Amino acid sequence: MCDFFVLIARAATALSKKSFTNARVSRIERAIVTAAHRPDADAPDAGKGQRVMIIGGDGYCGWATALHLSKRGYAVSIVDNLCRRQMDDQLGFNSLSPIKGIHERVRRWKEVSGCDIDLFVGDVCDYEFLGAAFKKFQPTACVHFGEQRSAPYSMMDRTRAVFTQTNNVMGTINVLYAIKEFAPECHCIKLGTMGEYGTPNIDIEEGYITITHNGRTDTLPYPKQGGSFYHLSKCHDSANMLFCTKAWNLRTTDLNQGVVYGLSTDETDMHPDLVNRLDYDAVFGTALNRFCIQAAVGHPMTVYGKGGQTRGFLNIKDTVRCIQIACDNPAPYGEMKIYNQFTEQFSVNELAEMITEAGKKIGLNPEVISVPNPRTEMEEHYYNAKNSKLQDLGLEPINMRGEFLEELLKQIVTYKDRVDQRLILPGVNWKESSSVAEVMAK
Ligand code: NAD
Ligand code: USQ
Repeated sequence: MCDFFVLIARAATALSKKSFTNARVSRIERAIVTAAHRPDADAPDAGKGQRVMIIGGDGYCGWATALHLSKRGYAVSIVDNLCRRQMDDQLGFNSLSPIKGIHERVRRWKEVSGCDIDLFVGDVCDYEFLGAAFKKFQPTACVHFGEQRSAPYSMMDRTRAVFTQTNNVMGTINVLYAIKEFAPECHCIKLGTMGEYGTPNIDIEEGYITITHNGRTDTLPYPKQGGSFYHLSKCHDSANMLFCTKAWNLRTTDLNQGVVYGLSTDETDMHPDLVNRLDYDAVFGTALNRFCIQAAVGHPMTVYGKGGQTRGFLNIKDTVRCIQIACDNPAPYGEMKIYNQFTEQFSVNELAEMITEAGKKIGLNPEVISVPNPRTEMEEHYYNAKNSKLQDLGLEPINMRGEFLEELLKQIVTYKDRVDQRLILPGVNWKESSSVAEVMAK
């Protein structure tokens, strides 16, 4: 608390001097807000009074978030239909880390932390089930991670394209109706994606852009150009959410998240049975996690095409903090806040270079190959996305450079016997998306 008042005093002194610039003012304002968030964010009662429903709480981001909030005194429930585990089974994939079933996970968490997590196993597309979960748990915030989240999965075939959009768009509409009907004060925090914006040749703003056209000016949703049926499902979600927010006076936040990397959070490290999932296959594995696993098992890192594709990235430890910040700063009624949730941006080639450097330091010999790009995307492009809003609210980003990558590689090496190298090479081609459902594992 002391630091907080010192910062306020320093900021007030600085503000009283006449010769400050706008940039300095915004830094000072940021310091005040940062300090305001920081003092008790990690206290065991930080979430006092908040009841957070985590939809998709058995997944990569959702599991880590559920534990993070539960440890800090938020009452947490998980809603999940476990369809992600079924997709792995159908396609013959496995998480690199040996994950336990959701019931066992929740029981172990209670044993290790003393905290209860309520569990609702069911589908958000089943409105009767969702309504019952809302009535029973009475959330003050609902964090919606529960969607089919792989771009390649959505491009495998027509069946999976339709499933992705039906599951994601219908699920989100149901969540919005459930809030309206059963918990109108509940803050809806929805995971969108940076990929909704595509790769325009101008700066990417945080959600809205002010445009002057033929002498008139308006602030409008930033143009969307999703690059797969999955990314497009998120664009549709965002439009539906904005409409419902205004029509029903809801409080909503859309988090356009970048690619998440890493395995550990403080809570998932508390017991081996709490370990998070880590995907490395060509459908659910994301670029950095895949490259690290490839480097650890001596498989060349699979850069698609020229490797100039640039994206926003963030550590899973920052994902959980961003969600806590969103919970603590609800949108006003009738307004949809939009944050770009990533901390650093890199090209695919830069990722491969950083992992090569880190791998060499721990005795690996990482190699890189360029494979024909299975996706339809720009391989060299301008990319400059804004991401200051979450930092203004107190996020202190973790950098990818430095010791983090070495630690992640060492962690992965301990699981290397679980890697099935057949799952690494890309198997889904955007142009060849077929009309018939395919079986992946070779
Ligand atoms: P994940 O696949 O690990 O987890 C998603 C969870 O949602 C799974 O446990 C799945 O069973 C559940 N689910 C899906 N459909 C459901 C339904 N109809 N009803 C109930 N549960 C359902 O995915 P993740 O990596 O944790 O991603 C979570 C969210 O964050 C997704 O919406 C994704 O689009 C978004 N996101 C993820 C990343 C990333 O890099 N992982 C980046 C940006 C945005
Ligand atoms: N890529 C490679 N080699 C690989 C895998 C990927 O070069 O082996 C490239 C892809 O072509 C792409 C970039 O890396 O240009 C990112 O691909 P990715 O698979 O890491 O990420 P993406 O398909 O965009 O999807 C992931 C998550 C998704 C989330 C998205 C955030 O699966 O849920 O929405 O990251 S974003 O990319 O910002 O839209």
